[in-house]
Amino acid sequence: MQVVHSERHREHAYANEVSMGGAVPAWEVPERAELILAALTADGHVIRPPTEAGLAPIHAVHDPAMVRFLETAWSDWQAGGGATTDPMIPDTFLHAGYRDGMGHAPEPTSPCGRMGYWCFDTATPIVAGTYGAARAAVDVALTAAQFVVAGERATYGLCRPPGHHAARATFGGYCYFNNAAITAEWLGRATGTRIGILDVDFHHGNGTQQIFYGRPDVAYASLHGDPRRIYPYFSGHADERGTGRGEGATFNQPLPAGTGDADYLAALERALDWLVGRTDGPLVVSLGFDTHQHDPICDLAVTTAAYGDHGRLVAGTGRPLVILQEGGYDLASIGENARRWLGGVEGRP
Ligand code: OKP
Ligand code: ZN
Repeated sequence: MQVVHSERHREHAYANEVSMGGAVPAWEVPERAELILAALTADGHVIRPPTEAGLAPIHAVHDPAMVRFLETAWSDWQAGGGATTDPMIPDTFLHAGYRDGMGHAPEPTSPCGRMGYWCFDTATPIVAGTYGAARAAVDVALTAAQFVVAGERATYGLCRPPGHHAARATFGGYCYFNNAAITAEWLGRATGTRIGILDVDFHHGNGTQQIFYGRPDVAYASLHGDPRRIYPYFSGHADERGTGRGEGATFNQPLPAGTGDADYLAALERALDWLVGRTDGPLVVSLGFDTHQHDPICDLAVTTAAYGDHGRLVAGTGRPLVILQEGGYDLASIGENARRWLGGVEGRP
């Protein structure tokens, strides 16, 4: 199938993230995308560059002030005395309770203060190339969507950085712009249909859920590690089903540690049945391989061979598919996992 990829992701690279109070080697590394690209190229997929979509589709989903922060963060940091090649990581966050009963806080001018104003964790550093890579990842996703509008049955956007943790006005979880949400919004406007988002990354897509939580025209279904034990901790419970006009348009299936192929497939079938019943247009897939049994930071037990079944099952809905890369951190299996998933979509063994 058509695979969309941009080399600009390589400019988004840093040695460490901060986890559990200290610096640890970064998990969200350029090699992830390079390994997927190599596996898909060897498997005969057609690799295409993205076309530039501009800021309008991003502003349709994200607060323009957050977009502006991401655009200017690095140069402000350099100008404001940062003057270092160290990645920006926030140390002071706008917790929901901080301004309780006091109204909205104004955005600070300090680069570090601004970072804590928009970012919600310590796993999402900004370096010189972050904004360009994040913009390119959006272009990758929207170019894949354009192929589907032009009549392709299924396309794959090799997005990096990923996107599903980025909400309307906050970012984190290795994500800056929500590639899948931007794509779903754009697809809904382009096709006039109700779009479904299937999120099979191991982590709950809090950002995607937040963006569409009050809306009936985009349905969001996610399978993920139970937030009681798993990042991002504060969303993805089974009783979160949408609100207002969006009531019933969100579906969450938390999974226990150690969930294996049979239980995962059964949950995937339920999520797909739910999505097909609530939408009439294309499906956007937030695809993570961090459900794999050997993923270093997750705790499910999906096997490489099963990803072919996942792709087959999702393609079995008959819906046009825009498949977008999210997480997956086991470098030994990530290329083969992607090859199997997309091969399954195409009905190949
Ligand atoms: C991004 B994606 C837990 C730290 C978690 C961030 C994980 C981001 C995952 N103490 N760090 O959904 O694969
Ligand atoms: Zn994940």
